Amino acid sequence: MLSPTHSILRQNSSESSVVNFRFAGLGASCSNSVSSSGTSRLGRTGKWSPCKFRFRAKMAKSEKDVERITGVPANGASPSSSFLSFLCPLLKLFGEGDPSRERNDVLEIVTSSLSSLARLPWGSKSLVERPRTQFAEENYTTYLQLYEFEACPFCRRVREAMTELDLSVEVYPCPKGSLRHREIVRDIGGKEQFPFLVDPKTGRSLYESGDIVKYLFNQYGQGKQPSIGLLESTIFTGWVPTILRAGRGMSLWPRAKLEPPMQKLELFSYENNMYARIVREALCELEIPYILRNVGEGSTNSELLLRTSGSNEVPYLVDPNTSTKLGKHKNILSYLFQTYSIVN
Ligand SMILES: N[C@@H](CCC(=O)N[C@@H](CS)C(=O)NCC(=O)O)C(=O)O
Repeated sequence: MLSPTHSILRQNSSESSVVNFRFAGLGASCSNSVSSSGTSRLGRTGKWSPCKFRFRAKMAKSEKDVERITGVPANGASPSSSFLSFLCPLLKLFGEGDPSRERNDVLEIVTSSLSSLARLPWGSKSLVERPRTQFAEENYTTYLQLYEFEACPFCRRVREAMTELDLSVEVYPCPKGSLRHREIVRDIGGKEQFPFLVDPKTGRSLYESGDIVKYLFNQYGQGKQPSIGLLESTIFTGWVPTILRAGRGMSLWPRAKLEPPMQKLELFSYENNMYARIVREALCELEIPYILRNVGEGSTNSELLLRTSGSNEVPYLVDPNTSTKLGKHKNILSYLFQTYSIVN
């Protein structure tokens, strides 16, 4: 079953397919703010425009093609993924608790802060100078699309690079038990392996976090290289947030709504922010696609954040479906689970 906001049209070529992604019109305006105990409120109206585009992505038809196109063994087996298969059941056991219930906030913040410490300095700063994004809709036709899940250390490496490159991207969370996004990855790339990146600008689609990071820096790095140790560090400390957060952001919440929201939510965040991590975990567990606006230190997106929220605090969530805007991780968490869970 594919998300109603996507239609994938395959042509009969053996190698490539035209993938036509149609995003529901982002025509709503966001004028109301929801109270967010202590955060700044916003009275401004933000507008989104309808978005529709087309691109070519390589379609792997056989395991051989998968290997040739992605450079990854088609079975996806790697020492790291075997380790994950061992780790996943354990983490599932610890992380299975009801994510929608009131949480022990001290524990949440301590474990997320330690996770951030373990991943310092990656994913905190922008290394490039991007042209200023004045309006949310400015670069909407060219968003990169990242299929990932929050607990995956390889996906984390890619998201860290995206913060360093100050990129805004469409995130399609693919938790275990996914209802829709994993199927899209299988359709485009030929197998379920994460992270998976689609670049509509160039028509490229890639597996392998290392290759994706290198690709992103080549394409969008303005001559910069990934910060020292970013690639290598995944093997040493990349697992720490996954373990400390006990697999949060790994599996679909069984009471997540079956249908995705009509319009994409928008999250102002940066990868290594301890509060933003908790919100991304929830978006993943609910399999909600969203536009991730990275606002690392020195980001050109900070002006947009300031104009949207009235402050420079992250995380900040915009939901055009309900004309809601709010900050503070606790408020966002309870909003998301209340709005996007199935009511008994
Ligand atoms: N070498 C790959 C490893 C990717 C990998 O092992 N990803 C795991 C998640 S951490 C995966 O896709 N597992 C299959 C699944 O979740 O179904 C990379 O660096 O991207």
